[in-house]
Amino acid sequence: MAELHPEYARQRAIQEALLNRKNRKLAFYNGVYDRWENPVLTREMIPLTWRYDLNPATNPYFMERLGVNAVFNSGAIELDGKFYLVARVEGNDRKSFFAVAESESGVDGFRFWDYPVVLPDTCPEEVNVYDMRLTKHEDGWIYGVFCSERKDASSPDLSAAIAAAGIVRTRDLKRWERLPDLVTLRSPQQRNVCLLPEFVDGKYAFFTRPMDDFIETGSGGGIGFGLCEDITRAVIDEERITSPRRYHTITESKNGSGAVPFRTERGWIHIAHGVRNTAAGLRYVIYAYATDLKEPWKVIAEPSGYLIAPLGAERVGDVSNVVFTNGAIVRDNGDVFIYYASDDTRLHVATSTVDRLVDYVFNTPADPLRSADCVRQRSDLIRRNLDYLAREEE
Ligand code: M1P
Repeated sequence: MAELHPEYARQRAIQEALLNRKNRKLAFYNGVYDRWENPVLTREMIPLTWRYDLNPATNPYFMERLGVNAVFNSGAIELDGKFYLVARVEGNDRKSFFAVAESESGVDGFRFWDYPVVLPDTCPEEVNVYDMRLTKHEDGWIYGVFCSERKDASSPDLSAAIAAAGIVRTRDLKRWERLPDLVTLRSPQQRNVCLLPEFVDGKYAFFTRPMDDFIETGSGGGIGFGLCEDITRAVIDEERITSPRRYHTITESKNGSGAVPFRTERGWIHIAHGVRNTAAGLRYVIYAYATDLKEPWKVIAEPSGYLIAPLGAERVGDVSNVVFTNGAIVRDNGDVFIYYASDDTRLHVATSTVDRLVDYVFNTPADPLRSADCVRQRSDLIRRNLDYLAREEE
């Protein structure tokens, strides 16, 4: 057997240093969450065995044979005290697939398992899969709901595509069972679908995103909600809109569910994304809201504006001006880890607590929807603050 190429050892050393790098909180402050200096997953963290042919006989120049372009939108779950991400890995060929990375701390040290996730290949038309939301359901399964994309064969437009919600389930993130895709009788396309961890009226409860088209949501009015009896043949006949898109807000162009909602004493907390159009293209931000515990389609609190927007280096990447989340971990001690990607390029973490997020969602004023009312809202805050400061100085 020929000796390994010397570049292999060099590249491994570089990667080990990256994987062992400790993360630290940034000075960024808003009282709601902390940002962290380093992304938790990047394409540089993909094992060399996935990219290089290590045999000098077949790869004498130690060339990358199967490059990875990006690692981003990741589902997240805690199992036996460890943090697991099911990341969207995009090859240089633009096809995405899923891969599990695990960490002890949740903020650094994520390492990919030896192989990517091999999903049962049940649909020959399916071209691309991405953005898995992981739900630890009360029925005992871990469900993964993801976007399954195929070409729209009925359209002469080469780019025309159809998005559907694929469903898989597992107990260990290793063996996956594929179930039929979600069928929504009133919406021709679906993306950003996630499953609530609890039954509602004895049924599986999905947050959906009805769409007329692959890119534009069209008549789809926002984030939807629907119930289905049987997850092994999931059909939703009626979707009601929960968090609607609104004119001149962060959700004007589209919105979509993000991390799987988590239960708190005051309501389900949702961490979703909103999109608006600008002269520089679409801008994606992350926002939060709460829905009723018994009627999870009813929004009971929605702070104005965004929770997380692209900042600094997060603003530039393959699809610039985008932050997007499809995974968060809520620990028993109340710590919350929000995994968000920037620009369809890399994955970051923001940390907070359940108490802080509940305070944020329920005590941040709602969007008054008009400039004049926004000035009144802000002036009211200023007045109360100046009065408070004056009383303090007395
Ligand atoms: O490119 C930004 C995001 O675009 C899509 O989200 P939406 O369906 O709301 O437009 C998704 O494809 C997502 O993966 C991507 O990050």
